[in-house]
Amino acid sequence: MSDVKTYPVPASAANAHINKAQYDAMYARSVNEPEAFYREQAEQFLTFSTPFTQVCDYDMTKGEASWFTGGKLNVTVNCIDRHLPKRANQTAIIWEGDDPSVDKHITYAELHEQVCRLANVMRERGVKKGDRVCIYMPMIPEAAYAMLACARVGAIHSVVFGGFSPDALKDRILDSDCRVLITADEGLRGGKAVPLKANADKALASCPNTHTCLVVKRTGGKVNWTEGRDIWYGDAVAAAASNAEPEMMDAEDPLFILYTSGSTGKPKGVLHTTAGYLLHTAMSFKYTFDYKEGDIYWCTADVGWVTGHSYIVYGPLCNGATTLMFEGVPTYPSASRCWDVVDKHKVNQFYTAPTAIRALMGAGNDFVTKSSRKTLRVLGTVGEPINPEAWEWYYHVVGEGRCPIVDTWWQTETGGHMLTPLPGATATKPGSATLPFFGVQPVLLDAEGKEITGAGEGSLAIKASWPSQIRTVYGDHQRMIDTYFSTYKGYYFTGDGARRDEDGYYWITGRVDDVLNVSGHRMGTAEIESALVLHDKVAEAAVVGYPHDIKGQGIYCYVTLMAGTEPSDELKKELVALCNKEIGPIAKPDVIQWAPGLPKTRSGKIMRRILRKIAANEIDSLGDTSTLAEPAVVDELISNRANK
Ligand code: 6R9
Repeated sequence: MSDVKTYPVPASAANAHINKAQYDAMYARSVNEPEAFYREQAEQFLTFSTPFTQVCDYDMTKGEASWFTGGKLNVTVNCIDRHLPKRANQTAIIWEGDDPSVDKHITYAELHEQVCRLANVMRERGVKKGDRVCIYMPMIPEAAYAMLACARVGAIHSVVFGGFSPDALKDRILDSDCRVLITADEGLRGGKAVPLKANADKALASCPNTHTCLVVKRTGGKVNWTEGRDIWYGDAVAAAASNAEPEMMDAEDPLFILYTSGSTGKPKGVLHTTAGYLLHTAMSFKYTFDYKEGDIYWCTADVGWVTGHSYIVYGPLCNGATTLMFEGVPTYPSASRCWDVVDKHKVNQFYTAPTAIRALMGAGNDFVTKSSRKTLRVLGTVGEPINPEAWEWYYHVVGEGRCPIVDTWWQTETGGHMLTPLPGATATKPGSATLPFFGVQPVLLDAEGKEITGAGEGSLAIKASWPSQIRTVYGDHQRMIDTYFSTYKGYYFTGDGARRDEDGYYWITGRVDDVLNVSGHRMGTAEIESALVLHDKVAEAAVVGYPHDIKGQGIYCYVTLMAGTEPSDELKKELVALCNKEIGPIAKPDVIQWAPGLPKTRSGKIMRRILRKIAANEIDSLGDTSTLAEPAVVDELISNRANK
């Protein structure tokens, strides 16, 4: 691609932590002498109560990894207590409410107190090391307190995105047998209330083991109450002691479970452990965002996603940083909101998703240019491939050409950044996640599983362990091995395809499996199909993604009805509502096309490749259709293609 632009490191990043020569030297050492490299990094970033005896021990053929074995530590000691001598009065969390006139600064001393109080409440309710606690919260400081209080007592948190439906919440609570749920009366986003407690009530009706539901009063909206189970969070923490002993954990003890979608079956509970996860998120936070003492950092993600875990809570707090938490949405009350918040709180690093960038770009430059943004130093993006047009807009209009863009490629399963530029080290190319982070060894594999050398395109895999590698799928270790360590023996398989150019830069081409990325949210096509076929008038459904200007991918559903059933707009509405109920509003189909038949191979496999082409309106390039059992089905689908 000869028309690809390269942007050198901007002058503003000349004093960054890491320059090009340092990146080259540190990267080489991280892969050639990983033991020595990571021993130094762990000493610099983490505080252990018992030192580790071994840096790492892993077997990529089995998906086994152990980091900092023998070490003991507590994540909250690292994220809070050890900062207190210096930072007791420094702001740990700036909370910006949905309403622009509402905000709050929480110091490290206050954070310590809040986390300890909640830890004591949890202990009073019988929560101990290894127990699972579900967190279903809006973006309020209590969400971070809840995660950290779990870490304080050694419980494993499972944060479920507040946009998920009662059914999705119920499945996740049951899968990991959570005994306690922490939620709020209602969430508030873009001026609209989200009925979290009512959703939780519906979910808990089928979760007999969940004996405690702590409820934060956020809006004061009316809620139903189950005596004995439901407890007002505010009353309970007010009555609890303000100091709580941290539970010392083994380096490999679990820290959290986070559910994510795969290509088949129900969502997987990705499990991360303590020391390795914390080290990788702490290191990458400091180096990727070039975080310096006194900086104000803002990541717009929700804590329900891995980005919120690693880069709102754990990475920043482990560094003693000031992290901004935003309750609302980027377009409320207007498309200026992000830049108003940047000016109001003097934000230095801003980290968001391509879908938000595209939406703000669509709203027009005036919303941006009327703000100052002079404090901004680094701009980040994550969640899906960023199209060069959006990248250029982010760079020139938002960053005025001053701020390096860090396009960070990583996954729930990788815990932290895997491919990313570093602000002072890496020349950037719009649309490329550039080069590997320290310790990360990406490879491209061809169809036979052989490593491609030099420039080329293939499946993206990782060759050696890194500290924040997924350790298991909760309750189903075999599923982890099958999903990530079996496709290519000896490698972690990412599920993404990528291209490497002559400069060794990586360009993610998207998922190679049946996983959609809608506005940066991962969803298995199988999950949506399962929801659709629950309807008693639906015989079969096939779901594919298609290019969508704002969301990146939209959800296109082909639905075959039971014999004798007439299609109708009413039925379409019912199907949309069903997806909403089973999964949540993020799974709302964009298009439903009635499909009298689906293209299948003679062995009965749905040929999604063809369905994707029809959805994308690329009917001239359907590819090989010779294995179709009934070719006429395709012509029929093309002639009835939904008008989008
Ligand atoms: C962190 C996160 C992971 C999937 C991943 C890939 C896509 C994420 C990306 C990106 C291109 C980037 N993805 N960041 N694609 N460029 N900078 O998003 O985790 O929700 O598990 O999604 O998202 O397809 O495999 P998760």
